Amino acid sequence: MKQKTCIPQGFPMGKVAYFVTSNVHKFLEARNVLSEYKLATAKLGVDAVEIQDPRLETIAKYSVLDAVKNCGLPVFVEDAGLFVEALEGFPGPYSKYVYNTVGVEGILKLMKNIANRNAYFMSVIAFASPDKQPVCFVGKVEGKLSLQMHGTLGFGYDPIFVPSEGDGRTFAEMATDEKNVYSHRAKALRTFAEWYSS
Ligand code: ITT
Repeated sequence: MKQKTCIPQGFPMGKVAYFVTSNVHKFLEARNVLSEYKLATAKLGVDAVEIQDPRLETIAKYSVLDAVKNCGLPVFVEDAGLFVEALEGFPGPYSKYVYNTVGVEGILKLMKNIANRNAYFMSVIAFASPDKQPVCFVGKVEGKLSLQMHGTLGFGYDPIFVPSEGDGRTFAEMATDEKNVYSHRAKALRTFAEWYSS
């Protein structure tokens, strides 16, 4: 009897991009964007050190080189942060530490009675392979911090970030494909995908 192949309908049949991340939300966002370019995304659970540095690009480059060293494959990593204007760009590259300590409530407390709610998310993707030095791709989304948390989707600071080009909802009130219309990560991923698939 002839064997049937088990490839799900709509599965992208092009190249595979290996994403080293511990964050399943980031992976789902990346898979959704890269499929627009017929790229399949594989999540790799490889160790990749995350240094502290004032520049996301430095953190991402260091991390991707460590990941390549540990798995010997061409891979990409992504480092992102929330930069709040009234806090001189804090938490920025320290977003993960701040999220894991004082959390979203901590940022809302710091922002109490502050009228300037301008903020942006920045994403830096770094790709490298055993014979290729890191190449970076950057994405940014401008927005405002809400006064309270809204929504339950997404992760991190999504419940307090309202993108300027949106309809007033926070990222946590948007499904993945809606967040990908505006997000810093989706913008960096699209630039990466153009380069990677060419
Ligand atoms: P990796 O394993 O890929 O490094 P991570 O969760 O550690 O995943 P980052 O270091 O890049 O990711 O992210 C820093 C923090 O910034 C993260 O913990 C979130 O709190 C926040 N953050 C980054 N991107 C975000 C987004 O799209 N929405 C909300 N918060 C975000």
